[in-house]
Amino acid sequence: MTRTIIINGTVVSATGRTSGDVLVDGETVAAVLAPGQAAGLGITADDTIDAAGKYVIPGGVDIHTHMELPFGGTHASDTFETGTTAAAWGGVTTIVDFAVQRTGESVQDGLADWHAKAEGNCAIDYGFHQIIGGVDDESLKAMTYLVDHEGITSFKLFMAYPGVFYSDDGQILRAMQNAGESGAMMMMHAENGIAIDVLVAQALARGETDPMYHSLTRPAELEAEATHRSIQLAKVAGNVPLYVVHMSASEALEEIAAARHAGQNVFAETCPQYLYLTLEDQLMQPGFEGAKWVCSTPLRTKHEHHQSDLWKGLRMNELAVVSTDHCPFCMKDQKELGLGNFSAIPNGIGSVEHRMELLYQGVVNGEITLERWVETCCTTPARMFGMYPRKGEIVPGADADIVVWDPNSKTKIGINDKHHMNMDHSAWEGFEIDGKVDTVMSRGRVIVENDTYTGSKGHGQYIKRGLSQYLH
Ligand code: DUC
Ligand code: ZN
Ligand code: ZN
Repeated sequence: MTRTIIINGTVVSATGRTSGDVLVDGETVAAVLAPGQAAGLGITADDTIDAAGKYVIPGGVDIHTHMELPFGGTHASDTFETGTTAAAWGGVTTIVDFAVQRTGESVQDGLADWHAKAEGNCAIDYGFHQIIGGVDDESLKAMTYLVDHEGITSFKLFMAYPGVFYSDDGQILRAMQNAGESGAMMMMHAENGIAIDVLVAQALARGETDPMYHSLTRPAELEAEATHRSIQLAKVAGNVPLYVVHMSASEALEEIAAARHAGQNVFAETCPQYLYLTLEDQLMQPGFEGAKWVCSTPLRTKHEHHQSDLWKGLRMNELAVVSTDHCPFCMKDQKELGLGNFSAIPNGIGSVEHRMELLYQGVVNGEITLERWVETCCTTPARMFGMYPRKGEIVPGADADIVVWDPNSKTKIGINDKHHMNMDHSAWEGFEIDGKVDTVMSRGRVIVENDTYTGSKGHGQYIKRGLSQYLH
């Protein structure tokens, strides 16, 4: 077994930073030592990584990805191989992807499909949440089985996409009651899809077909309304833990803050696109360009204060996690399906490679601290979804998932710059980050160094997750 020591760096956790040397033995962290202590103790290593002037942080944990998701008549363009390799390039060492039960299909079949897509293909470790596309007696029973036997302890329901993934309020309540019994976390896509479909049909009837109408037909009020409704349903179900995904709007965030203030086990995440991109600057680009940024929830107007509220929410822990909702589609043959009809554009943005970079820019810009960066991108996602302390912190016994981060280098993002996702464009074209992924280690193996990928598909293992470790 290889022993590696990472010396001279600043080790950063969710709660502080310290000068220290990290000793890795095989696949796990053996010790975090005071500088020079290893020599004093006569500890030797096979390999040494010099992290002078750099931060040593836990590997990123992105708990919201959609590799190969079937959507809108096509599939998300990253496979588990391409998507997890791009994640590695971005300092991410664990993803949690969404296995899909499509309406009319059994949960177990949907899960088996996901295992078949991922097994032997991943560059980094991975777990699954389960999307429940049809709440009934059988799928409820399957939910309990997955918690008890499969290491799947979180379930996503959709209040949007009628006829595809949609659950009505009665189905949501039943699934929440079931989760209450097994201890699982309910995850919610909170948008009022029934009302949205009416607005979409009316817009199309008026000849409003451009990508920007995607956002205009999904108003913030309908995100806030669904967020409120899901919170009330979780309360009625017995204060069942609820995690609202991809929050984009101030009004929805207010609902989360109020519920948390009232002591409910309600949590939320946002994603980089909602912190940096807008209706006017991206979705309203001329012609069909805006299709690159069609995702749900949608990008919001810059003339309100959604972005500053989301950053504040991150500081206040109203937003506990930043994930990506990585769901990439190429323009050619995929986004193009919606030429002349915005509602046929596959929904999604690819970001799994860039979350650590984009959120580090928030540190540089003074929006969040270095520790909060680590907390929202590494530690809390691991705790929220039952993977801590194996993932999310550099402590003895944890998996040696470690990123050496160089604050003095820069990263230029773009299709001809840093871009490893399987897409023909970048939603982040032209972004320049004041910092850079230097070295990435996954379970003790260096998988990125010197601007070179040294990992391999099949290195990544399936993580059976426990129950959330983040409840009040
Ligand atoms: N939102 C997206 O943007 N893509 C996939 C599914 C979703 O909810
Ligand atoms: Zn969603
Ligand atoms: Zn999603």
